[in-house]
Amino acid sequence: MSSLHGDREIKRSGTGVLTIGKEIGYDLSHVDSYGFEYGLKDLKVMLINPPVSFDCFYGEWDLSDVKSSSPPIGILSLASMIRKYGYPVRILDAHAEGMTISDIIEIVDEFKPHVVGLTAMTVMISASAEIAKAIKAFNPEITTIIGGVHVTAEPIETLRRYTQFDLATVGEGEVVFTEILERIRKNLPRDVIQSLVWREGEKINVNPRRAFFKSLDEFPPPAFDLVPELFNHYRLSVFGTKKFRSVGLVTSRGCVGECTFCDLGVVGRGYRSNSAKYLIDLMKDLYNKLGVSDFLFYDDLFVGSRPRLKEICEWIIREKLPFTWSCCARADFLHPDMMSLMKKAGCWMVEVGIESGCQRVMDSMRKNVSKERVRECVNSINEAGIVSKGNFIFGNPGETHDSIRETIDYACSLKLNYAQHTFLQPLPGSELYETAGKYGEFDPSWDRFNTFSINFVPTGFTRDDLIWYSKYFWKKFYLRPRILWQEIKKIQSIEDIKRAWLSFKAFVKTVIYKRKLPEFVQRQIVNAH
Ligand code: B12
Ligand code: SF4
Repeated sequence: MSSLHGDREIKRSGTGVLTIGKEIGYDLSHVDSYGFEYGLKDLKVMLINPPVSFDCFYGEWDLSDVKSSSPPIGILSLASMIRKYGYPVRILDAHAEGMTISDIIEIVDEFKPHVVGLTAMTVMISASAEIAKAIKAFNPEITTIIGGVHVTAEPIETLRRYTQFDLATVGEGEVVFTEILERIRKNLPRDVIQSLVWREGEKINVNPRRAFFKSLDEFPPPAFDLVPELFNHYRLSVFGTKKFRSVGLVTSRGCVGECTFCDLGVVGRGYRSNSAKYLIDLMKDLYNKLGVSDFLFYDDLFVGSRPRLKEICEWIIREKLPFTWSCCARADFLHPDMMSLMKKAGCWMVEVGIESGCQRVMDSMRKNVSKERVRECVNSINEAGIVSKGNFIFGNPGETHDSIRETIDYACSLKLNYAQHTFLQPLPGSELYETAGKYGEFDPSWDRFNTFSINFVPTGFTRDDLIWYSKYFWKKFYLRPRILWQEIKKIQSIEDIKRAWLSFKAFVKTVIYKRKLPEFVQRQIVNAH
């Protein structure tokens, strides 16, 4: 990758919503220039994160011991924005609170919102639709609005299937949602609102997309104070955090990568970020108010801007802030000379999206990174004393039995401390969603898009083959003396023992063979070793 902030020409086929900076453009104005009115409003708003069943999230795998949940950052950001303009807002994290539809309706009855906003990734859309249906049945006067990554990828089909959503928005919601509320309140026409999806009789209209808002610091930070007590209801992944009192943050939007399996529909290709000051203030605030000193940066490209990264690290070091954190990175954006600074600033783990150990497969998914670069990157993370974790995807288009074996061998050959894999899912909003059918069997049912289920089986494989390789991978990677010793050495506190126990149970459940090993796979593995 050559440019950090530049827009890139993305060649893609199909009819999905294109979100390249050049096409939609950047909005360089200030939030205040939109002229939204301040002051207490009489329009009440409820934002709901839908409850999604365990099976729906994790598919066939029993990951009950390590299941995680974190505050829904998207609607927390919306809540914060509209609260600034005086809208009474309530967040209902029905997922974290384990609520049923009738629990939700009870709270709707008590709060009496005029507008209910729901969010959804693809895997959650039917849950959000069920809630909207119950709300409309309870009180048809309430305006229901769906936003988030799923509807951004599939605006027309979503409103066609679910008539209980009155309106939808595509892309980022801070400005568009505030504009909708203002127009509802003033009884002004809504059809002019950019990024709005609306019905005109039978017809569904998708208005032109709003440009990407550039100065992210002008959006107030997510309203963490509006979700139920943070540490009673949420637990971040035991694998991604250092402490149980940990918070996940998104501090930049977009990625300049071109990976064909990735859905960048909401945030776009390109890169915008909060300043170091904004981030440090937010971390300090969470530390002072909630005692949070461990952070998991979910950003697609946390390390995307080298000057910002440097400033963040130097700030933490200068002020001796007692923070630990982890982040994700593309191998080509991690610079060896930054690693020791990151370590000094509390970075304890870096996850690298490696995806495959076969260069042909990496190239076909347009990862644009070489295996050699990945190796250098992992080495430099290790040399700095930071924990390294590699993420891989099995079952890619063009995958062969050889390429999966190459991936597993490659993962074991890297000096990674941890590795994990998911199965390829051609997500709505990604390029592969439109082309996957050419490369294998694809089941596009929305409820199955959780990356733990197998909804795409590449030509030359069966589902069982993929499951078999998965279990083989977990055993081969983790049951090695180096890794086992690393885990034993790590245990230094009661919290460590608890984490180790949870991880161990999840591991055992994952690798127990419930299925018969396909004969030809046995043959191939024996031949290979
Ligand atoms: C953080 C994150 C997570 C966190 C969730 C934290 C949380 N509770 O919010 C975790 C790690 C839990 C997670 C899990 C999953 N994730 Co995830 N995740 C992300 C990530 C990196 C950032 C999302 C984010 O917080 N962005 C910042 C906020 C501000 O943006 P936002 O949430 O999109 O919200 C904005 C708009 O969408 C809109 N909006 C949202 N809701 C609403 C509602 C209304 C009413 C309105 C008007 C607007 C609106 O306004 C918001 C503010 O601008 C995205 C990548 C990306 N580029 O989007 C993937 C992404 C959303 N995840 C994805 C997936 C597939 C998953 C999983 C299903 C699979 C997996 N990877 O395991 C799981 C979920 C199931 C499970 N097993 O837990 C895909 C979704 C694709 C799709 N079409 O569904 C994405 C897009 C990754 C990708 N690039 O392909 N994820
Ligand atoms: S998978 Fe990661 S590197 Fe690739 S485009 Fe998506 S966010 Fe960027």
